[in-house]
Amino acid sequence: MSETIAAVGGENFIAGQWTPSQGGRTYERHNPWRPAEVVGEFPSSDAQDVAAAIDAAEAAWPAWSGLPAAKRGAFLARAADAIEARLEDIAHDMTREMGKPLRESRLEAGRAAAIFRFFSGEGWRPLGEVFEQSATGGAVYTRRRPLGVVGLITPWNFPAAIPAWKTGPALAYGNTVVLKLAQDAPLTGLHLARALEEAELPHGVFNVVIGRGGDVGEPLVADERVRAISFTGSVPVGQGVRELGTGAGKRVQLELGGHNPMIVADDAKLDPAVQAAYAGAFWSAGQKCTATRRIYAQDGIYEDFRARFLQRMSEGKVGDPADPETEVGPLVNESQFETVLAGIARGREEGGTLLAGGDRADPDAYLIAPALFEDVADDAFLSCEEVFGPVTSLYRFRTLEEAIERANSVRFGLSASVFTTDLEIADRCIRELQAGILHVNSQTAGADVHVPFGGSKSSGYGPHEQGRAAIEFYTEEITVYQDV
Ligand code: UN1
Repeated sequence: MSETIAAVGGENFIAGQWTPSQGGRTYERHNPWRPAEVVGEFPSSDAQDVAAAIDAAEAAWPAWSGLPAAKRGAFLARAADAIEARLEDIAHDMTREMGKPLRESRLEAGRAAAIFRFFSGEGWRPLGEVFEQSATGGAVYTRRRPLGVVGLITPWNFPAAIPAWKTGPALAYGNTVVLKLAQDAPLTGLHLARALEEAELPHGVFNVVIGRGGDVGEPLVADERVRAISFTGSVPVGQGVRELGTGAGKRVQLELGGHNPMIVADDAKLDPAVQAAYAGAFWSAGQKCTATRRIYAQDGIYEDFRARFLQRMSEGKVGDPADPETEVGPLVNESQFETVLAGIARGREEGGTLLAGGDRADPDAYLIAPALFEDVADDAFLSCEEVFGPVTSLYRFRTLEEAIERANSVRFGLSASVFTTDLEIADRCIRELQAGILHVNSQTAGADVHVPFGGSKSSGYGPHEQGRAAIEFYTEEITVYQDV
């Protein structure tokens, strides 16, 4: 039995029109806090809908790419205003459809607006560099050109920020977009479409299709009219996207998993380190690719850190994500919930000691009490593989060299953090930790909108996202020799 409380309808957004899927199929999305509650009904789209969206994006491209960049940026600035005007609605819908605690949903909705605002400014920034020809002294310069139609595939865990940080640069640099939203969180992404609609973006420049990866993602990646694919999600799906996309001769950018370490040195300020460890490991129920999965605490402070961390865990409010005080809400769906519980069970079977949490914390919700492990072997499952939930492990280390080596021992390299008051320790970590994003005295998660974001090793593929770095992926660079 399911009850419907103010369920809303969602449709695809194609050629400026809200349209049901051509096949007429739909699915219901349920609230992970109260799974009997239907959040809304959304299209289960297929290849026909993808083709229609690509047709629209292709038709819109010549006029859009021909507009001065500053005029394109003006649409993004208006869309940023529209997002800000509906910030509370977006935050509440995000919380209801995927369980992110409201305090974080609010921040994320604001981040989506900031991203559009940043990319609206790209219209005024340089699009190339000027040189002199070596033989004649005549002009030679580089120039960035848009690619054409780009396909964006986004996950449920940052349902506002990630669609915004792919769409913002794609549009600013003159591409047209087909965006596939995750089935577990379509409502939030549709707010972005409404904001762009309110900004009077020309029809077909931005299109949204909702549905399963196999039905929507695959035809999008395979279609030869799509010049580039930017994907954020799991490692196996990302690998499939890379094979299909590069095989079809297109650009591919992947943001995949992480297994992010935090090193706490003997000289660290412990209270901020404990706060950062808690936030990094457990906010958004650990459903961030930047979440803290391993905490290496040095011998001298190990016991003290552990005691303070356990204390902090006992204080954090776990429960209803719509309560603004809640720090840890439910997992996104039943299958993630089961997978995370299985990861916790495996951690124990392999000899890990569960110091706190790890059980179901509500009879209805997909809620797991934040889990802290100790004595997990370096080669155990929990130390190497991403368990996408509120689960982290504490390890003891003696020397910095050892901590860095163990921190680097996984195949991922997204983010890393070190807590220390010693500049030499910080400097060594900055040089040696294998991660695309390094934090000195802050948590492993978080991403400012105006700087590059992306991982090394198996965490990413292709140029980094966000900030000015996004121009690499969403444009091609040409060189112009110009003589009179
Ligand atoms: C953040 O840490 O605020 O999917 C952003 C993810 C990352 C984004 C993290 N691509 O979790």
